Amino acid sequence: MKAFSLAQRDSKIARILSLEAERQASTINLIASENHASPAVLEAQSSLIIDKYAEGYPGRRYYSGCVHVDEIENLAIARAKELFKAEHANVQAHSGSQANMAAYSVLLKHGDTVMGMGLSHGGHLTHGSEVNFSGKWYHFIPYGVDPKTEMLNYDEIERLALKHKPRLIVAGASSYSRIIDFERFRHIADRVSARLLADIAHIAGIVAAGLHPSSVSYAQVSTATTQKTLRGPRGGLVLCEKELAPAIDAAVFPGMQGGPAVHTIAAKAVCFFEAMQPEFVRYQKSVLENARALASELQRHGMRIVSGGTDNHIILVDLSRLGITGKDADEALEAAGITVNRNAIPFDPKPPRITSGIRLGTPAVTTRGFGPEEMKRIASLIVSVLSPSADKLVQEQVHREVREMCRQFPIAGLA
Ligand code: DSN
Repeated sequence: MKAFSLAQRDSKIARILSLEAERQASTINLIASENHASPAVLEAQSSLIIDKYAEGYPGRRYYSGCVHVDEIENLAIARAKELFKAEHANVQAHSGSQANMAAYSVLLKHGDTVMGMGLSHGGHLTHGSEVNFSGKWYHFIPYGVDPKTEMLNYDEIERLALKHKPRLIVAGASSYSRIIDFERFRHIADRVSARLLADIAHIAGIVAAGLHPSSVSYAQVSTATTQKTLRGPRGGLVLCEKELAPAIDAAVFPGMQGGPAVHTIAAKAVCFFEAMQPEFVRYQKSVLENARALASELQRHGMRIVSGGTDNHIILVDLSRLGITGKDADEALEAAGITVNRNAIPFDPKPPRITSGIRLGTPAVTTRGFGPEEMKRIASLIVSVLSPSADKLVQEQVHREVREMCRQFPIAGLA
């Protein structure tokens, strides 16, 4: 077969991809769930192993020719277990949502009662949202944050658990900036004979670096994604106790998925290896330091940060005082070269497409080398774009400065 480059074979897609590379290179990315995968992760992800079908598990495949796939998956599993000190790891889940779906299918029957953090308070779609399979198949009782502290109120969660007697409690969030006390969650679950599922999709990298308490010894099942703070490829991960391993594996394949994405498993293995290196711990410390710097500088400029600060990579900003919506803010910031996402704040009166807040995060900017000084600069750029007097001219000025900052800190995979 004649070898064509992408640009020769499909110039339209090649052009769009190069525009995307340029967009990433010249944009300050504060989307808390995004990151920049390393060149090694990208290389594994785009390797020839993409061609291989490998339904089954290592040593138990339904296809021949899986000798190298087996080696890769075994390495990925062993590394995930070592990294998170877990008894079992399933690395085939295509995404965090599918990891949660697999876990629910093992731990629950349709109609069972489950407690999860409400989406509007920082939970995830798969923690019982009515528009998601989780809310349609299971009877979710949402818990939220305390109206005063805007932090989890474990006494209230315990009260709800005693009242509703769930079969499962889901601990974890996609927009919560404080430490999650998995030990306390386990205590609550034990009191009502429920199982505990920890969804650590957002904080997996921070947990792996030992900078957030791990869920693994408390939750019977922990689920994660590999693309967020963990800085790997886009994919899911399930960690569980040994006794649940056969059921979890069977739930992922053949329960929900067919052939695994073996190129992604190779990239996950690389990501777990990278997460075991000392520089990964330094990286995560910088992610946290940058988040604290960004939050306090925004506060210094008069912005209200939900819960008063952050313990992780997330900063949730309440814009109500400024009289602008999350939608207006994310559009204005995008026009100035800063990407964030509109996000509900706890007890938000505005609908999810509008919202009263924006969620910021530091994993991607930290990967490209930004430090606390850049965070201070970014805070003042955000403040100027969101000020009531800001117009297109301000957006253009900020955009020029953003491009200059980005030029000084190229993304490794794009350099
Ligand atoms: N959509 C992801 C996030 O942005 O947090 C969670 O799946």
